[in-house]
Amino acid sequence: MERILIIGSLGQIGSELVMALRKKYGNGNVFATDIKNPGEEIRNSGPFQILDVLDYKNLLHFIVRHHITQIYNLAAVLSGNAEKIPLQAWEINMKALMNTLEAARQSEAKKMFWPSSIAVFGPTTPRHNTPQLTIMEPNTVYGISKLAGERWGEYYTRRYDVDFRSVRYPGLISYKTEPGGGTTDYAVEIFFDAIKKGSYECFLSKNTALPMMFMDDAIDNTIRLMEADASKLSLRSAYNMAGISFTPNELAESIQKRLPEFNISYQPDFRQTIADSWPASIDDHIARHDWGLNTKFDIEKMVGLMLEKVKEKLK
Ligand code: NAD
Ligand code: AKB
Repeated sequence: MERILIIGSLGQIGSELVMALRKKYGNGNVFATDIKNPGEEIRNSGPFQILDVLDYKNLLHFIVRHHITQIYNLAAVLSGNAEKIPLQAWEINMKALMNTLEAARQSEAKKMFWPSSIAVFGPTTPRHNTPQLTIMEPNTVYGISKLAGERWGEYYTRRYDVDFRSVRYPGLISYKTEPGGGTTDYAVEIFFDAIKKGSYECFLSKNTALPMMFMDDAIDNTIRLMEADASKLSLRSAYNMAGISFTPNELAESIQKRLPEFNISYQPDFRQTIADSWPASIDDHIARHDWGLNTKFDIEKMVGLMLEKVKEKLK
């Protein structure tokens, strides 16, 4: 029986991943942890404990005491926030990963998931249909930490028998929990402002295309990768994962089909430079081939559901 630890479980991804894993593996077998206090849903549906991933001793102790078999480590400082505190962000992102890899090596919890990002690419990477293997010269502290993290994950798999699995998530779109300070956050904020104010001032420019994915697809595919037969995985760094690519203008037009009065204006800030260094679209055929990556949401389906759910949430 699997016993699963989720680190950083109260963020945009964790808050949904915990509930999906509890449904699948049983509430009592999915241990949610974070450095802040949970809301009712996570607290009332299964075990939760405050746990700082930077505290190695406590992390290892937790894993051994609860007979953990799998770890999902979601703790990180995202791209926008990381540019404000580069050295701390590097320290946190790398230490969070290295502590988890070491804990996996020194315990029975060999299987671990740690997300990488499209931020591993940089301004010299081919921007369209970006291949899995290509030029990678990220110029953000977040991207550098993700690229280094991928290399460490592969190293621990090869050298120490840790079963490291990862994907390069695109920007994730969801309504349950606010995004945590990234460059793709506009694609969530826009829905809340559309419903609340009827307008949105976007911090990226009109024609900045980025790869994005609806959270349900991200969660389904994350679990699919973790459940895949190890012998099928040709990559032990991180798999490209594409989703849907669109610009702020295309997203606004799709919202306007349902809310004709909605209007958008553009005031690009420091995150524009980050977005300009990332791919516009991604080639993910290796993930589709190796472990069956499969997405269900196109832009229209995603926009319809986001507007409905955000409306309900704001009521
Ligand atoms: P988030 O910022 O919403 O959540 C991160 C969680 O980690 C928070 O609940 C935070 O309290 C917790 N945390 C921070 N420091 C911690 C510590 N020292 N110990 C334990 N917990 C700590 O982030 P997210 O959007 O859920 O992203 C999760 C992971 O996925 C990150 O590695 C991120 O880089 C990656 N990712 C996210 C996206 C996206 O669009 N959301 C895209 C690509 C990659
Ligand atoms: C961010 O914008 O920092 C994240 C990511 C794509 O890694 N959403």
